[in-house]
Amino acid sequence: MNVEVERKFVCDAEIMGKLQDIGARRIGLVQFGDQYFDSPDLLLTLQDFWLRRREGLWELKCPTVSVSPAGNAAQNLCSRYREINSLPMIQSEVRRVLSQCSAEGSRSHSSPMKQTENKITGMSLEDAEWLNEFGLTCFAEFRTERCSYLLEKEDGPVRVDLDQADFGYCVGEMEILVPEGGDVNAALQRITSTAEQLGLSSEERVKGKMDVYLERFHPEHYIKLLHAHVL
Ligand code: V4E
Repeated sequence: MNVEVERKFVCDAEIMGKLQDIGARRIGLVQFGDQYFDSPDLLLTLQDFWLRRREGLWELKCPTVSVSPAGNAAQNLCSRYREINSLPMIQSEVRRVLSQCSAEGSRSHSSPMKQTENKITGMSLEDAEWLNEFGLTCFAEFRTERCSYLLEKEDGPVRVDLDQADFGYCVGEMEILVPEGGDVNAALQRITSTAEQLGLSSEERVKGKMDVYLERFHPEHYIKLLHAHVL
């Protein structure tokens, strides 16, 4: 399992030139479709768990508990999520999160509502079945065109993705995958120094694709996440 350390930034017209100037190498251009899933009462996302199916592959991003004191303002612009890619482990973690909530009396997981049934289109029968069993449905679906760069620094590589979502939003992100037990603080520092190299001075948090998607298409969900301090 990896911890993904990431910082988003505004993707302006000069960014490709700046990436070349600092020696980043363009490593690919890909397109992919994402579907995100949650229960009708939003039990996953309200606790900052993000269940995603990307081109048929499942991934669960889970919040991490910070083991170090809060960093400086620049480092606090970075997010840290534990990533799970194995479907059985994802199902086990989702079951744990949902049942924890029902144990707290906030829902009855044993009787998913009729309207949460997933359509089979574009999904295997097995996937539709486990989603229906857990009462999970798709709340966000969009495609992204991603142009990726790799910057080899003295202390290790940093990946930079420039994303263009099909609903008309562009965002850049710098990312380092830290193997479990690895040095997350060193990754935070490497991302911060890359941001300085690129001249990204803003101390403001930049919205991700999901922030903008929900704000635009599911404002009630978006407001609930803001109130829960997830976004
Ligand atoms: C919304 C969200 C998550 C889902 C994935 O979001 P993101 O990393 O923006 O997507 P993408 O396509 O770049 O995924 P990748 O290819 O890197 O795996 S995971 C966490 N969140 C919440 C969140 C947050 N709290 N803060 C920020 C700046 N972004 C997202």
